[in-house]
Amino acid sequence: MKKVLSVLAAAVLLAGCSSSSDGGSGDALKIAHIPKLGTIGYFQAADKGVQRACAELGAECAYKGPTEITAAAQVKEINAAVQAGYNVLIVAANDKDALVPALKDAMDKGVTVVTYDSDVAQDGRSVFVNQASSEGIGQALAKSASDIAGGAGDIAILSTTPDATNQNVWIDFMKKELAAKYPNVKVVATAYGLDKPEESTTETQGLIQKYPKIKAIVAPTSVGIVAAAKYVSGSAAKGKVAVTGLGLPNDMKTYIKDGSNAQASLWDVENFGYVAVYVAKHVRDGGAVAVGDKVASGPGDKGDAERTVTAGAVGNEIILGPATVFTKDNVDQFDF
Ligand code: RAM
Repeated sequence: MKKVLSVLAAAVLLAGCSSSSDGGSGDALKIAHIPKLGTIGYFQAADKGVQRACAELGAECAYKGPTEITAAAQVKEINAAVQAGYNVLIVAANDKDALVPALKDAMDKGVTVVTYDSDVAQDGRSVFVNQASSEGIGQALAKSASDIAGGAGDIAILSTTPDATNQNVWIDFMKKELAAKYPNVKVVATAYGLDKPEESTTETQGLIQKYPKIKAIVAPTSVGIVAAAKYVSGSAAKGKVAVTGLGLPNDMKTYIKDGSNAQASLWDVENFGYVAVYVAKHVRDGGAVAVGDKVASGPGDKGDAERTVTAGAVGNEIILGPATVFTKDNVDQFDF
């Protein structure tokens, strides 16, 4: 009897262990995190959260960063990950449509696909984990641009790649908001720095040379904003051209404080990666992700314990939470 009990206890223990790392289909979670480009600090910060969630879940997780910021490079990573037996893909997309055939193939093979940060068309994934409301980000960019331009004048945009889903959605919302609320602020150009420091610096220099009257550069990219702020801070444009957009506090501290008139905001990137893993697990476990459904997060979530699926610009999405605006007064409180 004693032996039967201990065998039973062992079985219960084992079941408990495996349920912590199981996907709904009974196989252990094996997650490939595929960012836009491996070398971007923002995605490396997000991967810390991915790893934290994976450690909690006992899941195997790998960072599969492409070496080029293209859809083609991501398709290679997607196919290789499926081939290598990853059963969950968490993807920040370089293109809304170009990844969809590869992602559909993956889903046909039983792989769970969740996008985060930058979406693909709805039929290429189960759900998108969005950093904040896309409309809200666009509106905040417009307000910040108008504020630093003094309410009127020419401004330019420094984006990443021309096909990035997230930047394109934000820029559209920003332009709508400018037209509606700040009609005296005019976007005269949009340049693309490809989320690479050198290209972003060259594009900033080009914008200032070509449009010497611009009062502000809006860079909704963590790489572009720091390149633009650094360039402006070391050039004759300092004090004349202001920089705003989305950036990591550690990157932007200097320029927020040095009189360059730089502004930046961002969400908790580490927690973003953490949440993406729990959303993927929810889907893998068979959880519903239609508009209105609730998705529980993990015990280590630094934001909400549960989020509700909403209708986003591209399709069904789950929002991480609000962004923080970094100022001279609060930027030192953040370390990422
Ligand atoms: C870059 C990427 C990413 C974006 C951030 C703000 O790191 O383009 O997609 O969300 O900037």
